[in-house]
Amino acid sequence: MIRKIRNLTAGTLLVAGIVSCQSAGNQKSVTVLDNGLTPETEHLLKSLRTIPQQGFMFGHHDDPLYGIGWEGEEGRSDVKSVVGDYPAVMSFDIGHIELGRAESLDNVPFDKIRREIIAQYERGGMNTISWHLDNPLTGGDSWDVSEKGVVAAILPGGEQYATFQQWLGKAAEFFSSLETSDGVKVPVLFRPWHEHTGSWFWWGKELCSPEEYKALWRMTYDFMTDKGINNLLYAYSPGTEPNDTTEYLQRYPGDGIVDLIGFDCYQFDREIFLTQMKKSLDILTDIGQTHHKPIAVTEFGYETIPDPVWWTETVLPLLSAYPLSYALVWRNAREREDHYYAPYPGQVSAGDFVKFYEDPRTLFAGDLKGLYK
Ligand code: BMA
Repeated sequence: MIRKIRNLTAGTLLVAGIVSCQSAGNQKSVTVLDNGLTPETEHLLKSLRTIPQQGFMFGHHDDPLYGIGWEGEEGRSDVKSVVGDYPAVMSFDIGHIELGRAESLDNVPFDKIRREIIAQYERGGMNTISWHLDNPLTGGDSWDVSEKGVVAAILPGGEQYATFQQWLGKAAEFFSSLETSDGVKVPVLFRPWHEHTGSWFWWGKELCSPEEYKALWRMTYDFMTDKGINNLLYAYSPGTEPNDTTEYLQRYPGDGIVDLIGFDCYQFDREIFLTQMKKSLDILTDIGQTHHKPIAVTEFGYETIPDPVWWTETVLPLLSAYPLSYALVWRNAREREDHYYAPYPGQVSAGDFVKFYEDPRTLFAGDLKGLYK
């Protein structure tokens, strides 16, 4: 049995005892703390709080899966090709797991994603997972906003409730399958229902009420907990639309079911980017302190990084002024021209990215010690 005491304060979590549980998806007995988390997951949460004393972790989406001019080569990463080390944080997306597909929405086999998540854990790095899942009402994708009542339709009593429970079940199976050969469940920061303060996803602002959004989050959390998923932390990640702490918290599901707060923000115009980032970072810093939550820039970037000194003259001075756990850039698409956010060898900002890497305030995989114990 998993005890649901995560609604208690952070202080309570520190004195959590150890119980033994059967976890979903296998018959092995794994050690789980009173708060329902494995010790490694609980330790990751503590590490996310203390990391800012050293600097911030650099992250990259789909880093070891593909990059510019390559795909699926073991051990390869555009970031590593430029600086000699992997990102401290790797992000992956499980879109299409809900359909029972073997490949993600970005055409990567889930078996490969699983292997890379375990490899990142084993090198001491962190993993986070987003979910660009299909629209359970229309059959379209995440970006299909043609119908407004999708969230209402998957909540209890809704016409797609049963289907959606199955979709959650597919995600739960994947989380449960993230296990090392030693039987350790790999801790993951799950970042569902992101960028919901905009209206480009079917769970976006104009498509559901704050109450419906919170109920969706609660249902997701309870589903995973009831299935015995004990290796998940949760990241809350709106866009930059909120203008103050009240707006930021309008759809916030609650301290007991959120472990980290962040936001997503991309550069198009430099001045607008700096203004939006500072506004959102100020809000996060404030709420992070009052709600005792680690903070992160859960997605950011400048598509094709055309500015050769972007990393040291825009990113570093901006981010190092805040107590951030991590900041993560989006993917280097191999199938779409000009859709990349990390440098690769020869890219115009690659030299500057080496300086960014060498700065003691940025943390890459090799800089991490003891994220999990
Ligand atoms: C978007 C783009 C898409 C991709 C999606 C999920 O921002 O990169 O091409 O399918 O993320 O990874």
